[in-house]
Amino acid sequence: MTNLLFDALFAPLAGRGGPLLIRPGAPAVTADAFHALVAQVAHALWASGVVPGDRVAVQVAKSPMALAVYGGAVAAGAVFLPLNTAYTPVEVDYFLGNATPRLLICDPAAQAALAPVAAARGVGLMTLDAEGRGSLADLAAGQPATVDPVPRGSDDLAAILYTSGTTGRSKGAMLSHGNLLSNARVLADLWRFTDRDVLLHALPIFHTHGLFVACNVSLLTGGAMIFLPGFDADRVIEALPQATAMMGVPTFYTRLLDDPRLTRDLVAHMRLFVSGSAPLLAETHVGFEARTGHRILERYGMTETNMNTSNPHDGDRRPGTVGLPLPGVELRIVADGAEAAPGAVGMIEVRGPNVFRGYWQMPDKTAEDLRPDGWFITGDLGTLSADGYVTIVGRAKDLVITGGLNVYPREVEMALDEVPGVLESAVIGLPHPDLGEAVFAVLARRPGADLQPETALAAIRDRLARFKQPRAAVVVDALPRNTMGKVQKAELRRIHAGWFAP
Ligand code: MCA
Ligand code: AMP
Repeated sequence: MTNLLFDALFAPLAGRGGPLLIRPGAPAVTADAFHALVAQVAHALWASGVVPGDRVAVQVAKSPMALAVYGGAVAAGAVFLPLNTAYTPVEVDYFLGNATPRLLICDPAAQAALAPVAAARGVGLMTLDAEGRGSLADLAAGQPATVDPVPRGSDDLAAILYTSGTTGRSKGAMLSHGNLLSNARVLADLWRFTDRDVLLHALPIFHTHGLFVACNVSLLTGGAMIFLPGFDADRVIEALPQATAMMGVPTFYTRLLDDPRLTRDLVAHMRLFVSGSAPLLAETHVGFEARTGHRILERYGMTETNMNTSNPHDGDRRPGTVGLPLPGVELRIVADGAEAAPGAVGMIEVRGPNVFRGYWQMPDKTAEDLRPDGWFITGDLGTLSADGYVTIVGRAKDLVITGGLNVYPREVEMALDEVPGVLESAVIGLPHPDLGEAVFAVLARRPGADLQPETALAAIRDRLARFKQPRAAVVVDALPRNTMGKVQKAELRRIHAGWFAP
């Protein structure tokens, strides 16, 4: 038997001499050397007691070695569980408790804070820093450079990615080898990726976009990646002339447009710009085309489903739409229990080989979102045009997307409500010129309390990842409620709409 993902993504790298991961200021990692790293990591995981099916949690800076841990976990038959580096130890503790991984790999700088958390959960701890050094690397260095991967089929789990929930509790989306590989194949084909492509990779590799959409597609097609630690406009502008394609969240594109160095000449060598994870404003699409001649290709996906729709490579890329359902993916708009007519707004539901296997150890949550016949209820509201284009018009879920990262207000409200002097809170997303939406809190004070916005925000600093923390807050006497007693968030969004205006 074969290991589906390993055979498609990592095995073909063996013996290939060209650069795979290009890093400014550092030697490129060749495909063959990366293959050896993957093999060594797989052996190191086994040597650390990991057995097939074990979860391996990873909270480390982006580096070639960090990507090799993904490959190593796949080869070892483990379930890769990447965590946002912004998560605090309190947040990591929840993931360890829920996913019960065998091992947590963290940055050496976080070791002191995470060691007691891991120990209390009975989870082994190893380290890996941004340069690829640490106890995991030390152990891997002495291991064989080839590996016989553990057999894994289409239904076997390859990864669990946590996604926040409306109730404030994160849910682990279980993604199988078949989910990931089927989606990578469709995208590679649709977006015409080949071994001549050089993908400018400035996204984090702990979420679907940077890990599966970007890396899987590039690895599958035998291309190279310019592997930047994150989005830095100077580095990206330097790298663009060497690249053929880039994938990014809308903030990448607005930041580039803000930079006068973005010109037609700079991107003459590029063949494709892809955007996703958050709505790309039509004005950004239009502005980018006017400046560069490139029409950004917008696509739509979710952690639970990988990618669902994409504007065409060759046909009409329509600003403000997320394009057509991907080949093999069924998509319908449901309103009042029935499929909606073209143009009518309803809940977007999808079904196909891309749709996850459910939430890790949360059958009730799975049953709420995934119908028995395979349709997944996305929580996104949209329309379908007569010629098949999907437009996202809103969200049924109370969710803020800031710089491409999801924040569920409930989680932030739960933290704020515990702050002395706060009676209750409402967290909303407001338009933000850089991040698309920014997190904002309206705090109702307890009668007589002397509550300052800054003190309340400081009180949750160690609890929530920075990107979830409100950028600003106001204190009020009471939250506006409708006759049913429900907080009127739309009214709050209207009142404070201009807060972050440039
Ligand atoms: C960083 N900060 C943020 C964000 N990122 N705050 C809100 N939203 C964010 N997204 C915080 C930092 O901790 C810092 O805090 C302050 O904001 C300033 O950071 P800055 O230097 O401006 O940020 P940056 O490092 O330049 O990052 C911004 C970014 C980055 C480039 C937009 O967040 C990013 O790469 N986002 C992409 C996320 C992503 O991959 N999403 C895909 C999810 P302080 O001031 O206190 O130091 S997958 C998905 O959504 C689905 C499946 C899909 O369809 O793709
Ligand atoms: P995540 O939980 O990180 O997987 O985020 C998935 C959500 O991001 C989706 O349910 C959408 O609400 C949003 N999303 C992803 N791509 C797009 C897009 N191109 N336009 C608008 N929203 C998007």
